[in-house]
Amino acid sequence: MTQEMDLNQRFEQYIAADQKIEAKDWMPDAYRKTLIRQISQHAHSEIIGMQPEGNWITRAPSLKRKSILLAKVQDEAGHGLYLYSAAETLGISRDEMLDALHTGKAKYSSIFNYPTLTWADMGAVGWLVDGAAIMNQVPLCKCSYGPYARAMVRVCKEESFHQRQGFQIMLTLSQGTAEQKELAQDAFNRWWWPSLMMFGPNDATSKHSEQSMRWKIKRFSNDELRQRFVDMTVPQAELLGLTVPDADLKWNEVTGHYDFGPIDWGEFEQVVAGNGPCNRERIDTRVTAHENGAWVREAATAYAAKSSKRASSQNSAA
Ligand code: BYC
Repeated sequence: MTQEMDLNQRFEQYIAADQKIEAKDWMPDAYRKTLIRQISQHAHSEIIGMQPEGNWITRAPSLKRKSILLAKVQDEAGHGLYLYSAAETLGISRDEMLDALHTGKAKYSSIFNYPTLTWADMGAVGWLVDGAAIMNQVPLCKCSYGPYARAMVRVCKEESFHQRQGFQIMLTLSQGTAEQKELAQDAFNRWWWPSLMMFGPNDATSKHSEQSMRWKIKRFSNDELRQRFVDMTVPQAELLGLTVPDADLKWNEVTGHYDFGPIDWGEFEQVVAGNGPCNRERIDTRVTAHENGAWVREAATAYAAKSSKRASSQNSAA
């Protein structure tokens, strides 16, 4: 008991001093559980997030656009792998995490349950979804858990490239023909509100924020980050000559921020509960891909076993 108190005290001192907690350090069970929950959900989001954009790789309008989109989708796979690895350092296996995703026990970001209907959606997703991801994830580079914080550094660099490529697609479309500009506006209309929902429930109802902020896992609340995103994105929309689909949006001289209209939390809850436009399709596609990849996993395991057998027989001969 006293030993646990000492360990807890040391943990609290580390947090207070902004020192990183590492995989082998003692940590409270609830801290470990919160990290496993958040990091695995984040990893699942990256992997499921490959689907809406992967849907357009074969239909990209040019070879250049195709190769850029292909690279972006591959980057998302890489992000998923760093994040699964970071979660594994906390004592959960990859199989357990994937099983939770495939059986619907684990969440992933609501945003990836919306369909990508036109090429302009590739612009809107890069600009808004990756833009929101950066806003949320840059502070995670300073998360108190070392392996997560370090994984986020590279993720954020790549997300910045993704955001710029999305904005560039939107710029090209909004400076193109009237029809192209209309496509850009239509994509903006459909992705704006779901992007605001990515930041999670508002502060009054977010059940984990307070504790996560105390542990310095989260550095800002959901509402703070959402507001920053709105403030950053509205001037970008003006530059594109597009209209933010919110009649209540206006600059507030007093607060120095944009006021925006109410978010449809009913829609958010439905999507998180599995009833969004594409939830079923996303999980079915994911499970099928996993099943089709069984032979690759088996071959890799057999190869690894053979290599380690060879290495150990060389060691014993030496
Ligand atoms: N969708 O108490 P709260 C990306 C859940 S970007 C679904 O505020 P927390 C990407 C939440 O998990 C997207 N579920 O929780 C970008 C919790 O449920 P449980 C992924 C959501 O954890 C471009 C409950 O609602 N980013 O990957 O303090 C291309 C209560 O919420 C959502 C990350 O995961 C949502 N939008 O705060 C490709 C970033 N929002 O677990 C990929 C890391 C909330 O109690 N995660 N929920 O059943 C975070 O920063 C935080 O986990 C959140 C939520 C801000 C998302």
